[in-house]
Amino acid sequence: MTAHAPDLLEVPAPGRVLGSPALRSEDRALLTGVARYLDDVPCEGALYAVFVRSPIAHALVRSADVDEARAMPGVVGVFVAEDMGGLRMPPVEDSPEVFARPLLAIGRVRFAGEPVAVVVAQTRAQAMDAADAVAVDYEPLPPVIDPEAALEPDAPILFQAHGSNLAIRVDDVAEDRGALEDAETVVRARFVNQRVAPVPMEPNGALAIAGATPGQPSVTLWASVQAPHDTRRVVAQVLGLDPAQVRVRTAAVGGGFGGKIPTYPEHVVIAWLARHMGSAVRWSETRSENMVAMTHGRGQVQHVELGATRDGRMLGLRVFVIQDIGAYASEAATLPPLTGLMASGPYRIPRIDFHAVSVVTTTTPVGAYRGAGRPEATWLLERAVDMLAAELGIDPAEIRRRNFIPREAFPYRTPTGANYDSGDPGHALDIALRAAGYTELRQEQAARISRGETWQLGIGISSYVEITGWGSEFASVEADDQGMLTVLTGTSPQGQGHETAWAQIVADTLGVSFDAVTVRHSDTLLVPRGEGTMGSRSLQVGGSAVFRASVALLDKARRLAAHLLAVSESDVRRLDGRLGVSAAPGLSLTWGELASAAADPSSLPLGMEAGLQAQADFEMEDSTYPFGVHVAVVEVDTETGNAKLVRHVAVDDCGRRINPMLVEGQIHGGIAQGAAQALFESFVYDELGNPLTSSLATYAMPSAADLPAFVTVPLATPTDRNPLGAKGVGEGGTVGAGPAVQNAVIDALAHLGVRHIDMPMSPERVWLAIRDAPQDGPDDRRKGGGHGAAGPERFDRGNRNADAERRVDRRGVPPKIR
Ligand code: MCN
Repeated sequence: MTAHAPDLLEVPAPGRVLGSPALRSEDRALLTGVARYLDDVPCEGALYAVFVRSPIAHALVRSADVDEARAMPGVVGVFVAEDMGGLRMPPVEDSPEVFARPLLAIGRVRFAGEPVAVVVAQTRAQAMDAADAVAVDYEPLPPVIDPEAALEPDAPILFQAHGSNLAIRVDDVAEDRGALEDAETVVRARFVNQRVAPVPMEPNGALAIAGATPGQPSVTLWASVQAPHDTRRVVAQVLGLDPAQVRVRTAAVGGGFGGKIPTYPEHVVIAWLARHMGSAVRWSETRSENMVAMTHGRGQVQHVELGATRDGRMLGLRVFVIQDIGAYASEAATLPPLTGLMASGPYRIPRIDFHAVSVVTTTTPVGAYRGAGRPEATWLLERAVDMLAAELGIDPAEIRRRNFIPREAFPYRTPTGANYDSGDPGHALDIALRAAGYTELRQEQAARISRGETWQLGIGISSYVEITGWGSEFASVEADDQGMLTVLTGTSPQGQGHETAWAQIVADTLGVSFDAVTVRHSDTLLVPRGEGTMGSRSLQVGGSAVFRASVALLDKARRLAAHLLAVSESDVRRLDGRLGVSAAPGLSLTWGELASAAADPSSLPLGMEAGLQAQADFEMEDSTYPFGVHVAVVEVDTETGNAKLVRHVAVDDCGRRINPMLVEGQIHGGIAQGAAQALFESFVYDELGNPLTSSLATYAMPSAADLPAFVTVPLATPTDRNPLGAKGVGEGGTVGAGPAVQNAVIDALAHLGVRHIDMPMSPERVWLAIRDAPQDGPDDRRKGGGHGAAGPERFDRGNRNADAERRVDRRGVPPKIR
């Protein structure tokens, strides 16, 4: 920070825009239909591309007969892999090169939905008709859908050259084979964190325009992505171009949730087609294409062992994760390391042993999905903590309290290498329990049990810590002669509200009106660099860059004003939209006047560059760790298995809140996604690898009617890891909510002997869990009985995955992978 840094982090001035719930400047255009999504970007004469996709999960591609399609009306071209020189995507970091995905299938398809050919025609309808006429000769191979089955010695192998389906091992997060040796009691379980689809409102798509002008990019690619600069890098690399030859832009992006982080082979194909054909080419997915072609999320099988003293002090955790990465290695490679990193949660667990393998299966590739590896960590830990509480007859809130990292222990380094900045999980729990009315809820629950009511009450707690913010981000701020400020940012939002929040930061720092600030982003020609929007990083990294650039601009403007007004620089203050001397009302200049003067080199002080512009890159030295506690209340119909979320209280810390309304919106959306995975969503394949949930008629997306109004209680423990004092919030709601809802449903049925139910907790699964629960009398833990004496094997009973669990040896690792 410079000598003239404004008081951003000190006492808020009355009426300041930072920290206020300013309405989203994005919404007028979105709500009135003026905003353009990708398919609305006008481009006269553009051709339409439609992909021919494999209907089979695993097969050799013997041949593709495209003659009939080529002869159909309006068809301009039909292409298979060989026509494009057999191009492949760059291999994903940490994964063997053999897994690199071809743009179009080469000799073999590995999931239903994989593109095999592409048809280009004058209209979309013509291209769709011709795509149906492409005759591909497939020789079916046995599929493998289940990641554990994919590791069996006789499993069908997806990549012969690799020789096994085990793509990546993760052994370097935390190695402590004896983590449980001091434990007096150990709970063991196998959890399935099921595969889900991101379902953004706007599916994937691209529009590529080939440029013929010397000095201009040779292709402009409009794409619905979260990281345009990375898309530029990938497209340039695959097509053998200099990145400067590729311009990537986004229109309004209708949601991403992680599924739009990757650059897809389809994006590169569209860019290739535009260059090859010398014509603009567009592509946009149908919803059912999106359901099979966009990366899915989660997909973990988790073997968990949690050891403790008999009074509930956690001593050791052992985790073995089998990550299903689908047919090709993509962002899923990053998920198990993140699960490992966050496996300690908000607890002091002295010893942790974490290992994982990533496995290919004949299914849609898996990637990042809201939380990306961190909700998976919270889920496994929070389920295990509840099981431990049940085992020892300790209240779930109390057992958490006994193990929390105390406020004074922060910053805190976990055995998995996370360096928590600030936190106070005990305080978050107190607030959440009070807001939920925990004592009364437990009384109501006991009353319903004793009355033998059909609808039982369940209360689920989840305490979490998550990690946000990494890398660096670019920003610039420039004033024009009308006093308008333009911000360029390397972040690339999909609905998060950056235009609003970034304008608040600039307005506040410079003392100008919020409406005077315009934020521009998501165009690689306009913005020199950027890492995009994901991982709840944008505010703390991109927002901090905007702040730093604003401070630098203020400095420059102040120097210029002092020079022009012939006063000392230290006398120049920010005055409502002007800079000047507060004691002398006539002695001030507007931002427009300053920008005009800055354009004229003769008005500038010695050594000052022309133009009222400043830029900054902000780099995070270490991440921030938001935390929180969620309490979910459910009612479960014990006759039908129907579980309803009736109340949800969320206490989420994200440090300083730049715009509390945006934060609330993020938490609401996050809770909905977490609760939906717990109760409804699951991407399902049959045993042949046919997707069974590839439309919104079969994939159970919740509507507002399926969820209650949420209660959110703000909590702010600032961080010193960025100048805004902010942590991320885009995923915390999801991380906290899902495990709370799952714990709540199981809690409602604990007195019937139910120990665990995997997600989604559909009525059928819940009903089966009740039916299969041991009939040896109710769990009496809240009356002080407990069931510790029964030992960990109790978790086999009522756990529908008990068979698979028995395959795990006492070291927690399935024998075949050791
Ligand atoms: N914010 C704030 N104060 C804070 C933290 C954040 O005011 N202390 C505001 C920010 O200004 C920003 C919003 O909250 O407007 C989210 O900020 P941040 O936590 O930095 O997250 P990102 O902007 O990087 O968004 C990414 C995150 C992720 S990883 C997923 S997935 C997700 C999410 O955002 N996908 C979304 N929220 C989404 N919201 C919409 N509408 N659509 C998606 O696809």
